[in-house]
Amino acid sequence: MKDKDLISIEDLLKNPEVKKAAGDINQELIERRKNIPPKCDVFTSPYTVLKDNDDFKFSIDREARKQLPDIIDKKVQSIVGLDSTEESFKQRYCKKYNIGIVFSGGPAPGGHNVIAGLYDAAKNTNSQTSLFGFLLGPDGIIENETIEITASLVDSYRNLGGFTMIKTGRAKIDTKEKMSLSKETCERLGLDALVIVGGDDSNTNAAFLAQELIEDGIQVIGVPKTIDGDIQVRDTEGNVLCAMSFGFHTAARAFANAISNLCTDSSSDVKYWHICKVMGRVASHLALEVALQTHANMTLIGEDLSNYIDKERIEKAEKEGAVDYHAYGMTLRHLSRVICDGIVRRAAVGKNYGVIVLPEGVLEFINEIQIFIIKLNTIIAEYNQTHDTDFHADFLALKDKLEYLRRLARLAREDASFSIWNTRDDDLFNDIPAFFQEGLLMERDSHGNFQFSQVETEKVLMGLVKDYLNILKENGTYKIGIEKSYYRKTLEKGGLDPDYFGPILFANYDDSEFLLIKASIISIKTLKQALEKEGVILKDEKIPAPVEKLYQKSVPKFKTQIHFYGYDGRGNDPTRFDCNYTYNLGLTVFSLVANGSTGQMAGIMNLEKDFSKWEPIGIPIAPLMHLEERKGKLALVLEKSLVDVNSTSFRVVKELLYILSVS
Ligand code: FBP
Repeated sequence: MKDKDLISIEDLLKNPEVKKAAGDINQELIERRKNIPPKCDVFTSPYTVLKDNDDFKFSIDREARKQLPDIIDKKVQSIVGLDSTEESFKQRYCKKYNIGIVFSGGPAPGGHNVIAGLYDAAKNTNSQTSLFGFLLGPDGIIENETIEITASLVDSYRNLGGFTMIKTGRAKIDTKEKMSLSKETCERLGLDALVIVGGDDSNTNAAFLAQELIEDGIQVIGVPKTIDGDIQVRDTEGNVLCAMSFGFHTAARAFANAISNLCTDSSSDVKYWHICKVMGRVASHLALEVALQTHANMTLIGEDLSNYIDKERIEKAEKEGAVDYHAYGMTLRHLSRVICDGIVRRAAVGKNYGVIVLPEGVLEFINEIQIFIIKLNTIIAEYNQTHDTDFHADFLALKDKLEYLRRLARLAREDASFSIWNTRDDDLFNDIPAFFQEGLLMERDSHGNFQFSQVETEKVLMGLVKDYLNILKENGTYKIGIEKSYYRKTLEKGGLDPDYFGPILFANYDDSEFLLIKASIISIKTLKQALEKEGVILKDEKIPAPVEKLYQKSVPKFKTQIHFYGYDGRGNDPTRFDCNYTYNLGLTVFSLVANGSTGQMAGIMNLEKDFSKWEPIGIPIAPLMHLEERKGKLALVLEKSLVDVNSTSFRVVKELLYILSVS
């Protein structure tokens, strides 16, 4: 085509078909935005009231009572719909509110619908009500950076993933100064209520803000968000108040879809082990759910590993009248061996490929790593406190950080009372690869949490797996099993008698469908020696071609592809479940605000049941708090919910779906 025949780019861009194809609005997006999720029954009434529910009990931490005196005795609040009410209630309920909302921590699908639910309920009650969105997370509160949330803004984000509308951040309002700046912002905006949409740490922060702002009449309401699924609330009797945080359902589905596709690819291509690290900073809920949905070949569950007890070592020590402390808890090396065992067993039945799911936080459950993390958290926190500076700014390069640790180890040698970092710690730490040392020393997040997503967990573990597989290959244990029918066909095609060669070549010729070359045959040289020894060939004769071909097929190459499922799934558009859940959480927030609640987290009971059984509630945050180590000190926080290895779901999945068993 000549240049003069080309349509000009201006005309091309005006073309409606081109506009449609290159535009960022598509039919699916239009449909998504239009969807208005159904409301729980109580929200179909024009008003709601709250009823304290005494059926649920909590065991209250003494420190929580001390630090959160005004909100510690709050009860679970059930929401009841009202079709008509007294004028005075109406006046109070339908007043003009100023409400501020913030997203805190990692994005989770459904956040926009929390805003949409809150916006719809608030504006339906009083169109004069203002909803402010704090920008870029809690920093937006500290710095008074807001936008007013309008109808068109809400409409353009309904049912869409991410936290794009007002963004998010990981700042924590954890100092007197930040607290007073936040208070100032709330007062300036004339806020009646502040809504914090976040994970365990952010809801902890919500409780402290609720306590701080109570005298100013500013209510604080939390919303349980995190793809990690580790905000699950039960009372002391095990009654479930919040089965899962929002975003978990979507992220698990997204990860499972992608990993399921990999399972298909892996069993078609039959040459790779796909190593899939799945987000979940500490808890392995996402990995467990992925195992359930994909039936990956192996899944590690961190919480299962920490229960590990090496019975053999314990018995041996007992016989010697000693205690072997290393027998409790899984070591990194042992874990790599358990993985190798799975790989070797699959290879033996001809499958030198597969999919392994690793939870991002798996290292948290490995004894030696956990000890390093706790020690280094304390060292960094103490350094920052003593020097009123930042450890990471003062020691930029890894070698400087290591030198500082070495100094501490020297100190420990001179002064026995100094025990945080001794020579043994230093020696063990120096055995770790540099990239992993760097990972363990990296900056903690603003809540003092170790940032697992930044550590190449899979690289650490798979490095050890590769090393050990090489050893197993050399000692003849790691081999690919050859299907008997294929063996027979290959030999017969080459004019050789399979039953003559079988017992010479294989360790299990008579009793298996998958034949394993004898452990002593680990190279062409040893194969030739075996054939010569049996008199099959003479010294200067060649190995028969079909035999050599079969041997080559039995030699495993361990090839991996590494994947990280995290940020991608976190950015997904919410599933129908999360759309409905979050929209109703937004409606719940408004009901709590309009009824004067504070220090409560919006929740919905019976999520596992049919939508008609969903019950919106307010869950008191303060009674859920307990003491935990943070930044080297004990701090009052909302307890993270880990995978319960005695739960029905875990036990069933472990039994049926190839969870790596360590017991
Ligand atoms: P939240 O607990 O704040 O919801 O974040 C969870 C998470 O998605 C983890 O799964 C992951 O470890 C972490 O965020 C990643 O954090 P970042 O976005 O700061 O890299």
